[in-house]
Amino acid sequence: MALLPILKYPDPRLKTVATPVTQFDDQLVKLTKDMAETMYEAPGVGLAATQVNVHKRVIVVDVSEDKSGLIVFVNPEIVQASPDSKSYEEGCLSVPGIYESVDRPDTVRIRAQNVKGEFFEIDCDGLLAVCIQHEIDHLNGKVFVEYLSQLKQTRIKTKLKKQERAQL
Ligand code: GNR
Ligand code: NI
Repeated sequence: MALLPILKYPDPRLKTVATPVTQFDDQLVKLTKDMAETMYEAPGVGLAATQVNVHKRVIVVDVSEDKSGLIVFVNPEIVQASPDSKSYEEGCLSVPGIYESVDRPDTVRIRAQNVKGEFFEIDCDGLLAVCIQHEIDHLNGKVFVEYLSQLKQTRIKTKLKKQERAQL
């Protein structure tokens, strides 16, 4: 097991579109274990491989209170989204300390594979629905702040630069 470093916005590598997984091997199992450990340590409720600079379509999510609800999504796809949207105050491990409301479909049905390559479908609502959509965006090179106005994005970049300087 290993903790992986998380890329911080606006790192250009966060814009990479991840490629589908074709090999369901030990290396994939190790990646998902390291991603889960990194997510729990952060702590966060989800992590996309993009955020740890691995550009494969792999996501881990756990929205439970007690780390009992880990779900690994390989090659996830949204197969159905509700017409009604909901606003949720989102945060991101790649955008530390920033919380902003984003509108997304309220419920989604996801089709994905597990680490063995077996297909499954899951209906998501609440935080799980928000989180899986946020993570699929990462795999497509999109960070949640890109839903905000240009002014807000500029302010966020300035604030993150300041935070980074304060850490040195
Ligand atoms: O830990 C996280 N919390 C969160 C809260 C609201 C909406 C989305 C998220 S995902 C985030 C972890 C992360 O950055 N995943 O990419
Ligand atoms: Ni994120």
